[in-house]
Order: sequence, then C-alpha cells, then structure tokens
Amino acid sequence: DTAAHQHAFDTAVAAEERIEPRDWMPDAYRATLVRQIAQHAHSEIIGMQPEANWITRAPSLRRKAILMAKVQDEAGHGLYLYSAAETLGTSREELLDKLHSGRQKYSSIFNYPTLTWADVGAIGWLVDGAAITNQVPLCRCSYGPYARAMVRICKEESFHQRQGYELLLALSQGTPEQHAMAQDAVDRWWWPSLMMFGPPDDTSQHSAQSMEWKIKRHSNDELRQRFVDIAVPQAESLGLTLPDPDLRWNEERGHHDFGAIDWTEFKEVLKGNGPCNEQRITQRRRAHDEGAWVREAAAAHAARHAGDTGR
Ligand code: FAQ
Repeated sequence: DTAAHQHAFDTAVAAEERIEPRDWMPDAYRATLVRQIAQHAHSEIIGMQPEANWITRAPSLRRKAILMAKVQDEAGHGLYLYSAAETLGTSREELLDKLHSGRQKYSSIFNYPTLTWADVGAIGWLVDGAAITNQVPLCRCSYGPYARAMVRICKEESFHQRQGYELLLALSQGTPEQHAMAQDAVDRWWWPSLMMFGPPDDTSQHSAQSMEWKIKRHSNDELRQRFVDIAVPQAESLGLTLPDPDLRWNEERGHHDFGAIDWTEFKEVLKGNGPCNEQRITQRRRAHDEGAWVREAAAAHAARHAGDTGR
C-alpha cells in the first residue's frame, strides 16, 4: 500500500540509495524530475544554436574542429537527458512537443546573442563553468538514471570550460582589438551566467522540496556564490575584469560579495522577451520539421528490422 511504499522511498532517500525507474516513487517526485530533466535536455539542444552560429566563421581549422566537437557534445547531452526522462514514463515526442509549444522551459542563458568570436570563449568559460558548478552535485542526485548521465556530461563540460578559457586567454593576450573583444564578451555574458542558477533562494518555489528529495543538493544561491568565488581568480589570470563594481572579497564571510542581479531582466527572458527567444524557438521548430524524414526513415528501418528478426 501507499504508506509502505512511501516509507520505503523515504528510507532509501535518507540512506543515500538511488531510486531506479522500476521503484515506486511519489507522483510529485516523478513530475519534478520530468520537469527538471526535460528543461535540462531542452537547454542542451537549444544551447547548440548560439555557438553553432560561429562554426562557419571560426578563425582557424583547429578552432573549427574544437567548436564542432563541442556543439556535437551538447547534442549528445540532450540525448542522454531525454533518455533519462523517458525512464520516468514520458516520451521524447511528448517532451519536444511541450518545448515547441512553450509548455516546457529551457535555460534563460541561451536567449542571448553571440555577437563576436569572443562570445564562443565567454560561453565556454562562463556558461559551461556555471553549468559544471550546478551539475557536479547532480551526479549525486537521488534518481539513478539522471545522476549517472551527469557523470559523463560533467567530464565533457570540463573540456568545454577549458576550451573557452584557452580561447579567451589567446584573445586577451592578443592585439588590443582582440583584448577588447574578449572583455566585451565577458561584460555581456557575466550577469546572464549568474542568472543560470535560478531565482534567489527566498523566491525559488521548488528548492526546499527538491533538496528534501535529494534531487538538488545545494540551493541556487549557494551554487551561485560558489561560481563567483571560482570565477574571480580565473578572470584575474585571464587579464580580464568582471563587470561588477561591487565585487570584492569579504574576509568575514570567506566569500566574494557581489552586486545585485537584475531579476526583472531574468523574468522578462523567462516570459519570452529576451533578445533571442523568438529566433531560438523558431529555429528549433524548423530543425524539427526538417528532420521529419529522418525520423520516418529510422522508424521504417526499425519496423523492417523487427520483421526480419521475427521471421
Ligand atoms: N532559465 O524553483 P526554481 C547547459 C525556472 S546548462 C529558465 O529555483 P528549480 C549546458 C524553473 O524551471 C543549462 N528557467 O526551480 C550547456 C522554475 O520554473 P517551472 C541547463 C529557470 O528547478 C552549456 C522557476 O524558474 N542546466 O545547458 C531558470 O528548483 C553551453 C523557479 O525556479 C540545467 O537545467 C533559468 N536559468 O531550480 C549547453 C540544470 N532558473 O519549471 C550548451 C538542471 C529557474 O516551475 C552550451 N536544472 N528557472 O516552470 C537545475 O539544476 C534546476 O532546474 C535550476 C532551477 C537550478 C535551473
């Protein structure tokens, strides 16, 4: 009965055991996981667009090869995550349909434009850096398939972060124009990167329950603070500044203080009013429509193959 199931679930979570697809779980736990994993998967797929914008204009063969590999990795991350969501009893088709009709979200960060080549570096350094900070604790998420997907994703994200850092370092140490381009990109990506961690703890409606279920291990503000503390010395070694006059070390707290985040901007981006929301979703729907023949061909092939083995 439900009380016994609930007890077994609570005991497993308390004992740091993993919940697996066939285990009983509360409906709300399942729904929360589908919401978060789907949003995460959609972010990986939509997140291919800003950087893909620069593949044809990469400044060298080496940079182009690296960037193509990175963007393909994001596609792979999306696929692992859709598979993880499918273990919860939802289909990829349904999730994509919810993305395309605006019923499921993707990360706010991918609604900003990539104006120069330096943006590829800033995304790698800051956006992938923020993603790792958020995702390393998710490797210990109570839901097994999501936690396991995160292990591999985090390894790939660290390579992404390094390539962004290395790209920005090359620009920062280059000509004055290249240095200025790197600084401009960091100026534009810094604040949106801080917003990736989600609303402040006191307005984060899902945090308390998700932490109790051990889906989330740290609050949004804790991870945001961790990211700021990591980024400050890295900016220094890059020879770049972070666009926040209030950023300074607080000896007492043992952390960096930082300025106020513009939560109005965050809310507007979530409502669909960011600089690129329209472009991103239109492009995503077009890619889906143009890929219809591939899905049909794959399904026809699978059906024939099933027939073969049945004979
Ligand atoms: N953007 O109550 P909370 C990547 C929504 S990394 C949009 O705090 P929660 C790698 C939230 O969904 C990016 N919406 O929610 C890459 C909720 O709305 P809902 C993806 C946001 O879930 C790099 C509402 O606000 N990473 O893709 C955002 O407890 C480079 C209230 O918020 C993940 O998804 C936002 N920034 O905490 C790819 C990580 N923040 O659903 C390509 C997994 C919040 O009720 C290139 N997700 N919202 O309608 C998480 O860790 C969590 O879901 C949080 C939000 C921390 C994002």
